[in-house]
Parts: sequence; C-alpha cells; structure tokens
Amino acid sequence: MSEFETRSRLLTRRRVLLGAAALTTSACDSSRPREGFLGVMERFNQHAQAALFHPGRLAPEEGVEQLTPPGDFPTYFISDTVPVAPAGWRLEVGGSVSRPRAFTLEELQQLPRTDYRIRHHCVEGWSAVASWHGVRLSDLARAVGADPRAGFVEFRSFDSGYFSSWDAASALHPQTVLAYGMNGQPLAPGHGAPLRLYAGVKLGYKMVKYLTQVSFLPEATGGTWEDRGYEWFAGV
Ligand SMILES: Nc1nc2c(c(=O)[nH]1)N[C@H]1C(S)=C(S)[C@@H](COP(=O)(O)O)O[C@H]1N2
Ligand SMILES: [Mo]
Repeated sequence: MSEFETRSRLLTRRRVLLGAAALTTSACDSSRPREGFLGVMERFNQHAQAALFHPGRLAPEEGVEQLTPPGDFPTYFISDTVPVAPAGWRLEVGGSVSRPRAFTLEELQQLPRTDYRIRHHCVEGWSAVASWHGVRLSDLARAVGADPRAGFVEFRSFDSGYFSSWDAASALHPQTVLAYGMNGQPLAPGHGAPLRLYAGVKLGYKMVKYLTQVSFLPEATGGTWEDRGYEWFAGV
C-alpha cells in the first residue's frame, strides 16, 4: 500500500471518530474534505487552536535517556526513493521580504545555531526523540527583512513537490528551526538532507524535509497532506 493509501485510511478513521459529523458527510466529502460541514469544523478548529497557541510556550526538552536509538527513528518521504538534492542546491527565501536571496548550506550555518532535544509526534500514532540543530526561522526572517504583516510562511521541497504552509506565529516560534543536523551529526538523507524544517509546536507532517524554498506570504496556501484533509494548523 502506498503512503497516500495508508494515510487516506487513517484519515477516514479520524472522520469516523468525529461521529455524527462523519455520518452526514462521509459519502460525499472524501474528495473535497475542506468543504461542507467538516470544512466548517476544520476552520473552527483552526481558529480555536490558533487562539490557544502561546507563542512563548516551549515544548519540553527530553533527557538524553529518552533518545530514540539511531535507526529506530522512522523516515518518511513521498518519493519512491530517498530524495537527493539537486546539484548546486540552495535555499530560496522570498515572498514578502525586502532582501530575497538564495542561501548555500554554509551560509545558513554561519547564522546563529540553535540546539534542542524534543519529541516528534506523527499523526500515524508514533513518536520519537532526537536532538536537532539548525538556524531559527526567526533569525532567517530577520536576515531577509521579512514583512511582519506576512501572516503565513510556505515551505517547499524537492521531494516530489511535498509542501506545507504555516501561520507566522508558529513559524517564528523560538523552537522552529531549519535543521541541518540531528543527534550531533549532519542531517541524514532519510531525514531530509541537506535541510528540513523542525519544530516543537507542530505535528510531523508540517515539518517539510528536503527544503528548497521558504516564502513569506499574505495568505495561507495548503499543503501535501492538508489538501487531502489533514488539519492545517496541526499544533502539538
Ligand atoms: N519532504 C517531505 N517532508 C516530510 C514528509 C515527506 O513525506 N516529505 N513527511 C512528513 C511526516 S508525515 C513526518 S512524521 C516527518 C517525518 O520525519 P522523519 O522522516 O525524519 O521521521 O516528516 C514530514 N516531512
Ligand atoms: Mo507523519
């Protein structure tokens, strides 16, 4: 079964858990999950979650003894084989910014480095712990002069177009980083090399790996899983 098929089943199960809502809409909403009653519920949920979100609250640091053994931390990518960075890879940063530019990995590594050890939560029901290091998105936003009125940030990848868009408050949270390292090592190909998004405030599918582009935007766009009905806000 492909990852899309497995996850579509999970999604159906989540809908069923919504009870009556699922009964009235399950037959007609599968291809348009953001419309109708469930769409309304999803938008309500987004507002409720955004209202509950505290920009200053940090995800708890885990102890070293909580680290998931190397090799046991699952790896996900939608491509059939591990995505490989194109030659001359750079991270394009643009949208509502006064100094759009493309960064090499070395340039990103010259910006201040942030390290933390926190738990990862995937909607498929697993969690795992690793330490991550990289540059805060808020530091990058400063470097390019991101417009504070841009309420959203979109992340794109070279993994068959996998992408996601975030609310700016979560994107600029102190534990949201563009990670180039995991457990003290350079990021491995399976985990999104050369650069991935990591955060303490979002579920796994929001953390785009194999990054190519970061855009500060006035409007939310969707996302690979979000467009298939997964929650857009997806706060932890
Ligand atoms: N480019 C890309 N990013 C991605 C995914 C993906 O398939 N492609 N999967 C997401 C999901 S569902 C999860 S749980 C995490 C998994 O990160 P990991 O592979 O390092 O465990 O990456 C997220 N980012
Ligand atoms: Mo996930």
